[in-house]
Amino acid sequence: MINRKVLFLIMLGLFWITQPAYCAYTDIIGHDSLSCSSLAQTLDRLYGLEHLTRIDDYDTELGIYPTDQFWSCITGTEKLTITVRSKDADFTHEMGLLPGIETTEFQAVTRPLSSHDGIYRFPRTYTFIPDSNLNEPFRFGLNIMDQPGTIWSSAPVDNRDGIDHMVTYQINGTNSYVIAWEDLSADGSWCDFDGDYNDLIVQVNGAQPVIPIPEPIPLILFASGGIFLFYRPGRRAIITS
Ligand SMILES: [Ca+2]
Ligand SMILES: [Ca+2]
Ligand SMILES: [Ca+2]
Repeated sequence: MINRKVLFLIMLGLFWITQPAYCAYTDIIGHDSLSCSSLAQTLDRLYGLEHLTRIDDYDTELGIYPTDQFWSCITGTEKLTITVRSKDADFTHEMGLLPGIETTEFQAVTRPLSSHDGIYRFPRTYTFIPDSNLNEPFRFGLNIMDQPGTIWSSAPVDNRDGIDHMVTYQINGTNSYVIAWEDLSADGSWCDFDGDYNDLIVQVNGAQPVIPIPEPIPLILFASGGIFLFYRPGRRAIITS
């Protein structure tokens, strides 16, 4: 006969185990110094932390919840804007897009950002006019111009060090997002990785996180058993959040 206390603990354990673990956040390393502010400090000064909601970085349920890895332009918007709000890094950055979900082609949206200014007194806004493929997914990218060939993607799988270089917050009650980049590599190839994610902070308008999902597979392929011959996991469509 199980006593009530043991039964309670078993029930508590089952409850904990069955809780959905569908989202995960990338760790941000805060640091304080006389010359640099942590990401939290900078966001608090710019927006007030109570006005921001973190967007998931990973979806452990695989394709159910939107994360900040893939984006699309919001239907009906004619342009995407990137407004540079803060820069706490010495490297020169260029932010832009990586069209689709797999290409390595980089389209710069900002001009090269070279100064280490902290919060910009006069935020600069850069505009990208999307083509007709408004609903096509894309990734954001950060070109580290001092390290030729290094373009970090919002999708960690693209990055040669395999880590997430971008965290995102939604400004509550709006379709605006605040994106914060980590510019240092975690593979030890240059400099020491610090994980402070305050190196470039921008506000994005006109785009939203989306979920890439496999394209529908024609029923005829199921019927013929041909799915195993023709299914290509790299081709995907999207749904919006
Ligand atoms: Ca992320
Ligand atoms: Ca950093
Ligand atoms: Ca930094």
